[in-house]
Amino acid sequence: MILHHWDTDGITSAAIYMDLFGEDEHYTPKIGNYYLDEEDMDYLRRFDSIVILDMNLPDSKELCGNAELKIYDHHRTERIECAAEHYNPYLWGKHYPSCTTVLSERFGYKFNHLVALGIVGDMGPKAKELKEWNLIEKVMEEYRIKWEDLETAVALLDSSYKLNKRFEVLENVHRAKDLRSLLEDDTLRSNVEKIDVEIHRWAQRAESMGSYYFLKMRTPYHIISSVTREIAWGMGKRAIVVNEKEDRDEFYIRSPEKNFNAIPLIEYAREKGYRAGGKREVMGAVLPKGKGEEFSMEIVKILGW
Ligand SMILES: [Mn+2]
Repeated sequence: MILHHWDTDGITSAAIYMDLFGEDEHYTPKIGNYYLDEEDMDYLRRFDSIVILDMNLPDSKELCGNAELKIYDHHRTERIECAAEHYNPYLWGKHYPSCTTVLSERFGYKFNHLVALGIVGDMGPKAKELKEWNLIEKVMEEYRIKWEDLETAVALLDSSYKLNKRFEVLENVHRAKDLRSLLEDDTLRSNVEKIDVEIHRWAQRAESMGSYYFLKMRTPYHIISSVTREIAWGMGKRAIVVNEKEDRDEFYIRSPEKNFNAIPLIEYAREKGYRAGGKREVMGAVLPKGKGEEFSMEIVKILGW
């Protein structure tokens, strides 16, 4: 059983693992859950061998009771002691751009389009600054495609999780094998069109609060990060977005300013007991239902906006 992340890097990592060791059953946690819930646990307990790819799941140690556990990943993490193998270069102080590069190193897997897509998925245009860039260029030459085509392939593979189609994410592991047919896949293409419309529609509704723009939205799709980016980069505004989901509020903040630093905000959210993540230029948090606006006001106050 292969348990993998729902994004392009997770999808291509699963495809690589199956290329190495043969077809296998595979599964992702519910989209948006960076943990295993009771339903996931019940399902996974039937397997005596589980491989986790591209996900840091602290509660995965509970799987060791029933299964031999192997983990290949590149996220910030702590060692899972009970795992038969926990191969994550982060544990020895190295940062890898994708899980696909971790697999490539661990198993001597050839640098092909799957490895490249994993990197482009996680790093975006920053891929061009990596030491792997010349290998990515070789893949582009081999397929006679451009950088934009790699970005399109990533958008296609990511479109399924953005639309909350968990079953389709699993299908994409097989779609990813053939880059040519992936780029022409009608189902995924129409996903991308739908997502673009939805992102634009919401971003337009952001309201000026004077020194920043605020948007309260309600969508079942996983697009808050893209909507916030559209307001900050596309419209050039400081952006705070709250998405009211059925069981939680999602929060995102991004600013086009060079000296903006979201790190203290991430710490602030974590001190309050919320799950939060991000980097200097962006922060995302999952809040209890109904807390979105109150938390936004606290953040605005901290920033002096
Ligand atoms: Mn990854």
